[in-house]
Amino acid sequence: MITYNVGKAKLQIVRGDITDQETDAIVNAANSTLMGGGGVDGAIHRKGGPKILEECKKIRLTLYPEGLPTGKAVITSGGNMKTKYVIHTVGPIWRGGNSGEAELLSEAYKNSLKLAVSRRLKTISFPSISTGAYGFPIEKASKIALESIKNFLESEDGLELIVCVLFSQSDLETYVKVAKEIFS
Ligand code: AR6
Repeated sequence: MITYNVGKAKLQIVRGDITDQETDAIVNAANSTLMGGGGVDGAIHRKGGPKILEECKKIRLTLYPEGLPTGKAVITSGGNMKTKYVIHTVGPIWRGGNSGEAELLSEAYKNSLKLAVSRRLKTISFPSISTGAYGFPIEKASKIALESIKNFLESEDGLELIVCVLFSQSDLETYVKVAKEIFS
């Protein structure tokens, strides 16, 4: 684990499973249907239980009948997990890098953080959005993730702890290397 002070908050980079995190919110790398899937999304719905899907269905019926657009974020409870809330966001599918992927990935982080602050949450965990099924190269994605978090924390108060949770050792090592370039 590695910790940096950023603005008034702490940023931690850890290896682990997002569904085990005890932060106020965990972020789901969802798809625009909000109806579940594989990877992080599958793990969250399996461990959190059916309540989360029920809340997602309500969101689809009310706020987003056409689906949650890429880069936007919504919130549900955490169901049976230790976290109180799940913030569902949709990262971009990697199409080679010239289709606005970087901007959209940054929006996914920023809008998740904004939503957390608007709900007065203090602590939040992120997986590495878009770098699994959606194919975003990990080194590029980690730079966007860490820079988006840094820019947000330097301009907005309210959050105390942000945890980047990496599933594999090699993703963890990439994040640690990129964080050294950005933060020191
Ligand atoms: N905890 C932390 N990280 C995880 C976990 C976990 N339990 N499981 C996987 N990862 P992905 P995406 C890592 O595919 O690329 C879904 O089907 C994984 O190794 O979950 O944004 C959705 O429904 C990878 O590094 O998300 C969408 O259709 C990272 O989390 C689509 O996949 C993200 O992988 C979204 O694709």
